[in-house]
Parts: sequence; C-alpha cells; structure tokens
Amino acid sequence: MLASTVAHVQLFGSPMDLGAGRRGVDMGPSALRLARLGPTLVALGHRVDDLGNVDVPIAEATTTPDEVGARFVASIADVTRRLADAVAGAAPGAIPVVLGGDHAVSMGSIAGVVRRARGDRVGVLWIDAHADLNTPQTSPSGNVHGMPLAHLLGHGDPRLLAAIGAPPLHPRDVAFLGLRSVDPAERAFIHAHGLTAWTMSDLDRIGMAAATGAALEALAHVDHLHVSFDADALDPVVAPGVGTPVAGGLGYREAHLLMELLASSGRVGSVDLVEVNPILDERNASARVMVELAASLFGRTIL
Ligand SMILES: [Mn+2]
Repeated sequence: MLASTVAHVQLFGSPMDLGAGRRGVDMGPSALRLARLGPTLVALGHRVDDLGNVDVPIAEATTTPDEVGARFVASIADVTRRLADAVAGAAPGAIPVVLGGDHAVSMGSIAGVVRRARGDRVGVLWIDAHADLNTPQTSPSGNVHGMPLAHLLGHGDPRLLAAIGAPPLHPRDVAFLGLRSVDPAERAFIHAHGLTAWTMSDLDRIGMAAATGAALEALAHVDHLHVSFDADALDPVVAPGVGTPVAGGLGYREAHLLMELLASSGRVGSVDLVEVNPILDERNASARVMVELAASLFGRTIL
C-alpha cells in the first residue's frame, strides 16, 4: 500500500468483548463505523467493502464454562476460527482491516493473514500499551485479550493454538511500539525470545520518527506487514474510551506521525483497530481519533 496509490480495503467487524475484563469493546465496530471509517477511506480515493461482522457470542448467553485461567476460552476459540476464515478469504490484493473488539480478535485476524499469505513471511507491528504475551499459566486476570500475541507465537492454551491453526509467528517477525505496562512474565518472555520493542521510554528518548524507522528496519525482511493497533497505545487524554487505559501513552501528533510514516513506507498489508470502548468514551471521541489515525495510515497527508 502506497500513500499515493488506491487501495482496496475490506472491513471485518469482530464485536467481541469476551477477552476483556471490563465490558464494552464489543461496541467498538459500531463506534468506528459511526465515526465514518468507511466513508473517510473512500474520500481518500480508496475502494472500501464493509463485509459486516463475524458472529460473536454475547457473554451473558455463552454456555461454555467461564474458566479461571482463560475466561470464555472455548467461545473465543470459535470466534478466532470464524474471523480467520473470513480474513483468509479476503479478496486478492485487498487490505483487510479488522475492527475489534478486544485484542483477542487479533488471533483470528493474524491467523487469517498468515493463511492468506501462503508461505510468505508475515511480520507484525504490535502498537499497544501492553505486550499481550501472557498465557493462562501466567495471566494475573485470566482475560484472553492479554494473551493473543503469546498464542500467535505458539505458546499457551491448546484450544486457542488449534483455532489459530496457522504456523506460529517467528519472534524476529514481531516488533512492539508504545509499551508501558508489562507484567513480569511478559518481560521474561520478551527477553527469552529476543522480541524487539520500542517502549514509551524509547520513544521519549529517540522520538517517534526514529523509533518507527527502526521498527520498520527490524521488520524489513518480512514479505507482509500487519499492523495491530490497540487504541490503548494512545494516551487516555487523547483517547479515554479504550479497553484498558494506561497513563503516559502516545500523544495525538505522535500517533499521527507514526501512521504517516507507516503509510509512506508503502508496506502495510493488513490492519487491526481494536479495543475502542464506547462505555468509557465521551461522545465517540476515541473512535473518531482512531478513524483520523486510520486516514493517516491510508495516506491522508496535511499537504
Ligand atoms: Mn492489546
């Protein structure tokens, strides 16, 4: 995808909050649509198909046991399969954009991207306050939205690994940007597997432009770049309506610069926009910020 080229974007909603401790991110796809995500991308000249939502059970209506280590794991595994199938079936050449939902939806979206890549090497830029590297054994909460990346790397609950059903990501093919709330077991995981990360502290020191350049360089060897953007990477002042707000996040212009640099790299092949929580929001402001950022990611420039 190039800043100046026309993209074919396919939107997939996954209105799931089974992975989150706090409810409400199931309304994320609606909030992003009401904030005019589709029309905004069309106005940039892109072709956009909204393929609707995958089927997601409602927490109150699930009949699977609410397991302590990994809450709603069986239902989340079902959603992972459905979303992976949908994304794997995206039109040739299209850029799938998955609307969450809690970050557990990325198990399905990235599994679908890996299947669709047919052996091409898939790299992931994980833009997030959190590392999402827990497993049911290490998670302090049992909330699966803190575990998707561990599972995509091949570690964790066998039911989720089976639902992903794609070869695990290689640790060298993952880079973090924006980390600031990392559990001890996640820190150990990052060091044990040599994952690359630009934390908020790194961003303070070297600035967003250098950090984004370094992250793209670290992923220069992959064939397909997936951007998984958790709204909680943003500072709560910019976006209060997110799943798990953490102080000290990306500022408004800093986040736009990141998106503009990704757009001008011409390398983004698929995207997640997750963890928008309208319950905590103020008149859909956070969804609107995410749509503005998506516009920058899809080539909107100031001049
Ligand atoms: Mn996350």
